[in-house]
Amino acid sequence: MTVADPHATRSAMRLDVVSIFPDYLAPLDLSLIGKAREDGLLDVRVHDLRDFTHDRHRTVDDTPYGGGAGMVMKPQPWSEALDHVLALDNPSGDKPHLIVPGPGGQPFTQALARQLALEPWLAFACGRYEGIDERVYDHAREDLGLEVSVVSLGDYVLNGGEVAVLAMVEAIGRLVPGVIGNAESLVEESHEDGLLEYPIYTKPSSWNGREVPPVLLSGNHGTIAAWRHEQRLARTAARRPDLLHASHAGPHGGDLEIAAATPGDVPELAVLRRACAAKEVVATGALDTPALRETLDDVRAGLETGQTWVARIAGRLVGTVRTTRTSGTSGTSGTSRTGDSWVAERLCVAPDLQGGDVGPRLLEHAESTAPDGIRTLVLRATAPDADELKRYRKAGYRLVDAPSDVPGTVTLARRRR
Ligand code: 6GU
Repeated sequence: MTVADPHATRSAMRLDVVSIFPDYLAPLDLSLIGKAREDGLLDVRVHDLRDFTHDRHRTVDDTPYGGGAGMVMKPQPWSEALDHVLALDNPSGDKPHLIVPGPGGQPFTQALARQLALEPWLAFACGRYEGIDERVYDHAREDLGLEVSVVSLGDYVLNGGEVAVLAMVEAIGRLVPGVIGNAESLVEESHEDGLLEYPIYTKPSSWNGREVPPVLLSGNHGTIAAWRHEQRLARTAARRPDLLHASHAGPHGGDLEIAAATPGDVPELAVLRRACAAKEVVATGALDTPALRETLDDVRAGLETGQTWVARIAGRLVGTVRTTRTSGTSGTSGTSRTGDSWVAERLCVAPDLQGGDVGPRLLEHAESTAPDGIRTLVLRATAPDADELKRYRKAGYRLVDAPSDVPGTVTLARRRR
């Protein structure tokens, strides 16, 4: 009986690299990536761009049209090199995703590495000098039908794409199943969940007068996990505050800022409203919940009705509410004598922050914007659960018997103090 190879269903990921310095890519023979090539998990091929020139000097560059510093890579050698890569051992006529490393590209992140690791074939075009004639990109996309992405390692300038390709192939290659033996070690890593890694220690427990933090010797796995999480947060805050998201930050994770919604808020607002709509669907079982079908245009148009407010924590949009004024003829018992009411509706809080203070703060804000003379505050809630109703009750609201135009919506009201 033969033992099933867990990776047998996936053929090797193919990686082609075109460069004028093929020797620069020799490290791809080493270490884990070299081993993965030997094991048939990665099929790496390096090509010399100069093999696709036809002059004595093997010229790959020329001066830029329009003037300017430096040299530009000529289109013809690139076109022939790409044709060669596409034709090589490719009876099925598949196409690679063409990656062009360059400081002007989209950032190379762990998320992009994960995405690219799913592709069967990547081709890297290493530019040198000022870069590659723009028509090569158009030709690759439009004539060869390739997906083309310009990708940057970070905000600094390298002399060419080769070092970047080494970094990208290592980051992508190690995510290909089988390249790293222990898949656990892929998960417990900086950047995989958006936080930096906690500090690590090994034997001896006392070294040069320095002790391993005692908690790690306690044998209490719960305490250790909590300590490590704290360390990750502290490290991320110190070194990479840009990564610290409101959802990591706990109850005191920054100030809530409430502002009038603008058209620039529409995309995030639409996403947030979908999250709340999904919750309504679960609560009511009604798949035709109108909020679920709201488009970007609907959300944008919605800004014209009344006043929409958005709440942000550390830049992240975490809640919204809309206020409108209605005439006091709604039939709501006890309110018609007192004139207009101020309505708060479409109150929505990001799912991971529900039950905290975002909702109450938004409601308070909505109430505070009621014009003078308004005696009744109305709250329209869609499919509120028992906990929500309890919170509204605590805020002074009582259910009223007003007819509701949106199914699943209940109306609550309170007198203004
Ligand atoms: Cl991917 N290429 C080059 N040439 N310079 C860079 C880069 C890439 N990322 C940052 N600087």
